[in-house]
Amino acid sequence: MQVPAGSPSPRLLVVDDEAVQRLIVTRAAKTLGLAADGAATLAEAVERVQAVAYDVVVLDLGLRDHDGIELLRSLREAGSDAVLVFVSGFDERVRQAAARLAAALGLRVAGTLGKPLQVDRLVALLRALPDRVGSQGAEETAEIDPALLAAGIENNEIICLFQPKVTLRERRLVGVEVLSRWRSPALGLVRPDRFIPLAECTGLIDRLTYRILEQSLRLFRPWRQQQPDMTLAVNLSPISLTDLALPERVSAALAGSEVPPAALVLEVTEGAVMTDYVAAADIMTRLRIRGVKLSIDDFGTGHASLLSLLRLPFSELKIDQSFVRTCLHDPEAPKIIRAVVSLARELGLQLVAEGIETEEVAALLTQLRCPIGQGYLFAPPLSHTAMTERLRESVWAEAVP
Ligand code: G
Ligand code: G
Ligand code: MN
Repeated sequence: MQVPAGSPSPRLLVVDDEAVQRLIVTRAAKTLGLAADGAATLAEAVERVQAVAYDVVVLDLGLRDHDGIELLRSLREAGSDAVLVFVSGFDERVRQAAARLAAALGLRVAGTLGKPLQVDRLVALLRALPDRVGSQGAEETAEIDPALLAAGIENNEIICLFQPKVTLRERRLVGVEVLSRWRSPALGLVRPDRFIPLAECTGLIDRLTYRILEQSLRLFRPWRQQQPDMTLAVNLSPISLTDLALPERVSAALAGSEVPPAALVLEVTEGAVMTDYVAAADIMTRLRIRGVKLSIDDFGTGHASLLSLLRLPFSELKIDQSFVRTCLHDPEAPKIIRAVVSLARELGLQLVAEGIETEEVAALLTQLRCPIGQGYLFAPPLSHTAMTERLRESVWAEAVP
């Protein structure tokens, strides 16, 4: 069934006490155009189903504090018509029993999955749902065959674009951020919003990230001869922050590139850190010991507690575009930016404002003492050739006096 134009996205709730499982299900849901929430405990899940009319609930039957079955009663009491997907490490008979119980309570069950979760099976289940669910956005993303992406990665179809980071006062180039694109012979130019989540839920993300890292380091190296202090920033998937082998792999890429570790910045979002705090802290600390810099991307949009975030060994903080874009009209935005500026200064963090499109915004940010900016005002993401040419420019988008 198709979602009528303009109707809200179908919503999915994943109830699982393992953060990594929640993350995987959430990302898989997004590739199908479902808005997804997560709950780690039964209490949290009950609260959510009372507040939101979910279309799909993916339920781990073995929650640490309770068995997931108790949620079925809450769903019924809330008058929910959500379709259920059970996930469990128990054997098939337990899952079947749970499915029968749900049916007896008048709830619909789409199917059951074992653990570890096979994401392709989950996606197949969600896609086959009878109702409103999982159709929106399907033609946008879901039809990309993971095998096509896997081949694209091997055939070097993923390309790196570079967007400059510039000092707001002098308009001097201090670094570039890599933003990848997939140049697919079959699909044309594919944006990362489409292929990164797909790579994440099909196990291709490590390979992809490593390829992007290697390629961008190779392209970046000659630029450092012209601009010895410039940095290269690469985005990391939240999934990568659960991969304990990441620090070694990053070091290996650096060793083969002749780029010093201090010239590399890895950008991670707040959410990535909160997925598995202990693993993230472990990986990030080891990266810092190796000399690599770390940046908090999209700062202000995640759900991380400020305290736990700021205890991690970050070197840079990027104010999210949403604050930057509204700073001329929303009276709160400059106050928030000013607070972030002083926070960054106190903690000795580099500060970058993203999404600067106009001179007015750049002027306000300068006045608020934000040192570095990134955005269309200076340059959109540029090809390697275009960036090489513009490297000769000493001043980017000269400030209006
Ligand atoms: O440039 P753009 O609109 O296409 O990027 C969209 C989103 O994709 C941004 O949130 C950006 O952080 C993310 N992104 C771009 N390139 C990469 C990449 O190489 N790896 C990861 N993990 N994310 C990327
Ligand atoms: O999430 P992350 O900050 O890594 O990704 C940056 C995203 O913002 C990319 O999609 C990039 O193409 C986009 N972007 C960069 N500069 C601007 C800008 O000035 N305006 C807008 N709207 N988007 C921008
Ligand atoms: Mn980024």
